[in-house]
Amino acid sequence: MTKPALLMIGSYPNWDMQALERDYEVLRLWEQADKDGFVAQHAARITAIGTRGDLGASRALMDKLPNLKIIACNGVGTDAIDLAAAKARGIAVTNTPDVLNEEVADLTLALMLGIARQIGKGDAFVRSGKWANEGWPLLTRMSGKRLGLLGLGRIGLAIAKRAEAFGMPIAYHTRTKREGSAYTYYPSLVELAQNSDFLVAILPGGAGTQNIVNADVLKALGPKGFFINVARGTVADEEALLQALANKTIAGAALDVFWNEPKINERFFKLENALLHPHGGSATVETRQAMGKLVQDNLAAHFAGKPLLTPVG
Ligand code: NAP
Ligand code: 8YV
Repeated sequence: MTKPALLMIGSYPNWDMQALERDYEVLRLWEQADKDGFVAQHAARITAIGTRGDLGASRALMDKLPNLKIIACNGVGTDAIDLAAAKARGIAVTNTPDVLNEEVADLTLALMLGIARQIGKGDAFVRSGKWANEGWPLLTRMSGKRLGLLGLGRIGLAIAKRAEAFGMPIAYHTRTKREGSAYTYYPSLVELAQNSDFLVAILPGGAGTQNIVNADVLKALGPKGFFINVARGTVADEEALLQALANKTIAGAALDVFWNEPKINERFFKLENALLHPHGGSATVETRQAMGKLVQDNLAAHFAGKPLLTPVG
């Protein structure tokens, strides 16, 4: 039987590529010099796209694929997929929710501790040999401090659970109050920031949340407050964040995500009060295997005419 043609926008780990090659004619877009020509050559046969959170799928690409039926995203964030274009065409979109919650939450706590206790700088300090002649400064405790969550969805809840073990009072801001939650709800993000020692962004990116962490929010967080971004770079006003760090109007920031990653603004490199991490909230073998399996299962369900496991919207 002819294998369905699956257009892959970017690479997946080898274990996924091997599994996908068994069931699909995998068309590797990222390896092509002439991408438009490649798409045009195979357009009529392509019914499925495999993409990643960072790569998404544009309306322009969808417009070139008249028989496209499904876009499977390896990642939970779908901000880089034009969901309106997909909906208008009746193209199904799937993502990988839940299987990465614990991993992203683990990294968030690591970043919170990392910026408060300056783990990265401590490592560099010991390696440089400076410890023999210089003292290490006293730093800021994390346990018992106030956590403010911008977003309290699947991952936000996993972060909150961990923060409870650190004795941290937890508050949050979302558009809709979470009924039944014991955490303190702030309808205003500025008020949440005013009442947080650690402000963690863990909400979707995209137009609706762009620059939601703006100069006012950072001012409200104040000179003793830390900002942690594990959501998307776009949720923070980058200029305001760079200035707040440079002027020390916030204590520091730990960032897993950036505007224009991986070619991020080099002004971050010089900031001693920033802890920088290369977008790796879900980046463990265990979790990436679970995410890849979910992508495969969604595609398999689609081609078997069964309900999708994790449809978006
Ligand atoms: P989720 O379950 O859909 O939760 C999203 C939360 O954000 C909800 O509490 C939602 O509440 C809130 N929210 C949405 N729009 C908002 C707005 N305009 N203002 C305030 N709150 C808003 O999503 P999730 O699975 O936890 O994932 C969250 C995001 O994390 C993803 O979309 C992705 O961008 C990011 N992520 C990053 C990594 C990484 O490697 N760093 C890994 C995985 C995911 P309301 O709807 O009530 O507003
Ligand atoms: C991935 C993520 O690294 O799930 C997400 O939204 O940001 C991460 O898990 C990203 O999607 C690339 O696949």
